[in-house]
Amino acid sequence: MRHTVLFYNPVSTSRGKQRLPLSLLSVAAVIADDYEVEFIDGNLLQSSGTDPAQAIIDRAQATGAKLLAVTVMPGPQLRQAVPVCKQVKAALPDLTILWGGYFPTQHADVILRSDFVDYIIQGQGEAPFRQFVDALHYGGSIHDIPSLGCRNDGEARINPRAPVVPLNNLPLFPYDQIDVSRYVGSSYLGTRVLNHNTSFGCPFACNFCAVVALANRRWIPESAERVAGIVQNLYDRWNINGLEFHDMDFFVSESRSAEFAERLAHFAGDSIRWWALGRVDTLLSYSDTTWQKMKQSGAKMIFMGAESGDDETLKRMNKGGKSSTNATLALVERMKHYGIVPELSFVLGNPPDPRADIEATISFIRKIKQINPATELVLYIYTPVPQEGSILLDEATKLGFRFPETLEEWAGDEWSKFAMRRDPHTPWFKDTVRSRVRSFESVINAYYPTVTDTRMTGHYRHLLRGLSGWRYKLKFYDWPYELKALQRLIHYRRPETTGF
Ligand code: B12
Ligand code: SF4
Repeated sequence: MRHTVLFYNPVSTSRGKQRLPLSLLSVAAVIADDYEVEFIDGNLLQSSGTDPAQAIIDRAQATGAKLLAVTVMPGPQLRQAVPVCKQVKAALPDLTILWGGYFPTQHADVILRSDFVDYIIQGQGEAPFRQFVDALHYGGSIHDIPSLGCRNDGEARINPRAPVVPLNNLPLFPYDQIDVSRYVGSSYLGTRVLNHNTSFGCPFACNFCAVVALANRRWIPESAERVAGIVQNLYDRWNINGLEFHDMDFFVSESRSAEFAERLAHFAGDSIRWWALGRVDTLLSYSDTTWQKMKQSGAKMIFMGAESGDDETLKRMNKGGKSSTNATLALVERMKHYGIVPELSFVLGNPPDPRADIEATISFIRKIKQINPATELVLYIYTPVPQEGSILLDEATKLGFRFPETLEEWAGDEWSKFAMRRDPHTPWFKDTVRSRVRSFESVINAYYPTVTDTRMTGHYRHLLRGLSGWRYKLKFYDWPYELKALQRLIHYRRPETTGF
């Protein structure tokens, strides 16, 4: 008889916007040949109003599962994971609960102080997860498994990380174990959009970024051939015309990007419009030939962290490589030439002087829009992540910043807002500065309405631009109530609600 392992993806996005749960698919893949794997996705349960805790309890009782494996990001996902796992543990104390993903990788101690999560796995999950599942079901020492965290005599114990496994050596996702059609969504990219992840980690160490703790500056890609094979499968089986790549940095290797683009164009022409994340300096160094190939294969929009309008701040963020404000300006110009939309995120409000930081970035964004008005903007507020040697975290700590001590605090209102990076109550960040950012955002998004909002008609664009023109020209951003009301009325889609 095959044992069943349950996987739980706590809610991470609004109803109807669910993406394929890649984190869980990747770890489930390594056991799917030998165990039954069952997914309980909080995103899907939202639509039916089903209580995820009850769904897990029912499935655990029906299957006799011994293990619930949960993926947890800070934010809404953590907010749901805490009460649900508590309830499940209270009902089924013998069901082992294991957390993996970004939150346990960064905040192991607070989890291991709780009494309802039994184990965590940090960093790349596949290899330690396989060892853990076998040891749990067939015996063996669980406590020595690399990357594992547990409670040992009341103390938190966290083992050194397992060696990273090349992605090409890992099995393909077990798509047949979920109903993929429920994840086919529609967006600016197309009417049938799915998502995939083609690499683990990133070679850089920006000190505001959670990826550093996860991958420790390593970047492990799938080959272009393997990626193209997977995309062809999605194309043939689910007829996709849009694809989001969720890698932190899809574009590290130019030869891989070029080869992938050629292969994709070979079987799909430009009928799959794709989107991915990358770095400004890397993409600026790409040859025209590679840009041309990407364009021909349907590349539509690229998300990049421009982070700041001030070169000094980029250094303090440890952005690394050849990052500079000039590089960002040069790239948005180049992308205009290829008709690929730059989607730039900024991390605003850095300590110790968030106001000065924001003003410099506002001026910079105006320059960007002048060069390439199609550029999309995502404005985040700086929220610290645990990282050794981070100047930004040191400054935040000096100013009184502390992470919560319990999971219940993390799951509360204040820290959920913190994790969403829009309205954090950090000690150095005053309400006046926050409203400055949001007011500027309303004005610039009205003056340059986003190209990704497929519901916005020409009439509304015209209206928004007309109403915001005087503010934009006079640089008067405060109290834009009329614009906010109109944006609410037409359900304006803020670019950052895609969640990256
Ligand atoms: C896709 C994605 C989303 C999706 C949802 C994903 C989901 N699970 O449903 C959407 C768009 C909804 C989203 C939303 C948000 N996201 Co998000 N998201 C990502 C993204 C781009 C990819 C995640 C992914 O699928 N990776 C592919 C898989 C295969 O990799 P992985 O998750 O790392 O999994 C590996 C390991 O972590 C581990 N693992 C993971 N889970 C588990 C579970 C078990 C049991 C085990 C053993 C191992 C394990 O093993 C896996 C294989 O090696 C990441 C960045 C990135 N590229 O990783 C950001 C990222 C995770 N998101 C982030 C943020 C901040 C958010 C938001 C808060 C943003 C916002 N302001 O709206 C929201 C809200 C999050 C929430 N709901 O809690 C941050 C997290 C920051 C942090 N401090 O940890 C990241 C790191 C982006 C960034 N660089 O800042 N996000
Ligand atoms: S912000 Fe981007 S470039 Fe910097 S470490 Fe994170 S993923 Fe890498």
